[in-house]
Amino acid sequence: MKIERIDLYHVSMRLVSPFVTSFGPQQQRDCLLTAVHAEGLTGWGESVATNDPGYSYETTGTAWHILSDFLIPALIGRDMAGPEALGPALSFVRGHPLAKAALDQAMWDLAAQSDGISMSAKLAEPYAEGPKARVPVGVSIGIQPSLERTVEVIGEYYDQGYRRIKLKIKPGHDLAVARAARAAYPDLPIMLDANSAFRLEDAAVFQAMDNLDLLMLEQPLGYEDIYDHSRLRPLIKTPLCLDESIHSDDHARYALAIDACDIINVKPSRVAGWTEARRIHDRCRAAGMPLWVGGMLETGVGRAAQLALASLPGFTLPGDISATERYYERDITAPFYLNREDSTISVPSGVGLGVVIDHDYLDTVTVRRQSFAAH
Ligand code: OSB
Ligand code: MG
Repeated sequence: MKIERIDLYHVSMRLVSPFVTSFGPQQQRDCLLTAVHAEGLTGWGESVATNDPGYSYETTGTAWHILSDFLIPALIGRDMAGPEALGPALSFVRGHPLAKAALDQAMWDLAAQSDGISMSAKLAEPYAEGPKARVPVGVSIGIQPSLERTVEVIGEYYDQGYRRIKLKIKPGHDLAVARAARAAYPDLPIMLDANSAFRLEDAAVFQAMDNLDLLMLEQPLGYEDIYDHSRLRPLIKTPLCLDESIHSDDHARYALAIDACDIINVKPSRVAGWTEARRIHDRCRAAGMPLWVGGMLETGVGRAAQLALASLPGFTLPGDISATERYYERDITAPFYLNREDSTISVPSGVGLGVVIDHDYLDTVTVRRQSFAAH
């Protein structure tokens, strides 16, 4: 497929409520979108690089720079065999996975469109069992002003039908949160996400949670760490999950080699895209390591691709993929809904991403746009 033109969008959308994590609050959610044009088709991708460098070093500003000055110019006019050719074509840029992932997603969308199948079916081609039509999901709840409010918010999502709750924690807002949630909901699958805010010396905080029957503890220690997590793991009963520190399939290999975790949260954007995410899926599935698909407050464009990944057979735990109304009042695609009866979301079955972009609304939320074409 010859890449003829790529359009880059910076969009800015307001979340329905502020999302507070150990690295700070977020209410305005910016991201970049890429539209890759090839052979009469247009594939779409989303870069989840954020306004601030809190989750990773990347921001919408660095992603714009890396995409517009390096990644996009390397692709314009180039004949690409398929999405798997993208990694080698972009390996001259070190790091910057969130920027690269926007192009990777668009390439998978294009490949699926070119075959006339869904992105889910395209990704699932190597597996005998085929993709799931619905994937189990949960909701990620930011840090709330009080324990009472935390329990109230859990209740609101429980009433909407969510049957897996993730609570953000930070030092000083940890054990009491977990205890309050467990006391109010004795049987609900509850997990915690610290976004790298603790140190190995804080192990006692997590040992005190051993009797709470938590589903898992996500990324308590450093965002690049694997070693200290491997030392924390035998000290606690709660299953340990890595998010931030798995940057590639190699990192998954290192984590498996030193028993650093029990579970991996696979965010395709964090590992530069769907090709690498599928490699991690294959490795972990063979090793018996359970997986789930994480989220970065995606628009409908990114959410469709998260669902496609989560439809693969190795993603057995509920993902951080919630209904549109949990994030945005209005989205740039039609809303995604929760299937209340089983806390799932249906995977789009249409060709490619299987979503239709509302170009009028996209124009409304676009703050900067640039087109790149051969001349
Ligand atoms: O650590 O999983 C995380 C959102 C932004 C940055 C990091 C994280 C998150 C979430 C939200 O937990 C998941 C979602 O998209 O619903
Ligand atoms: Mg996380």
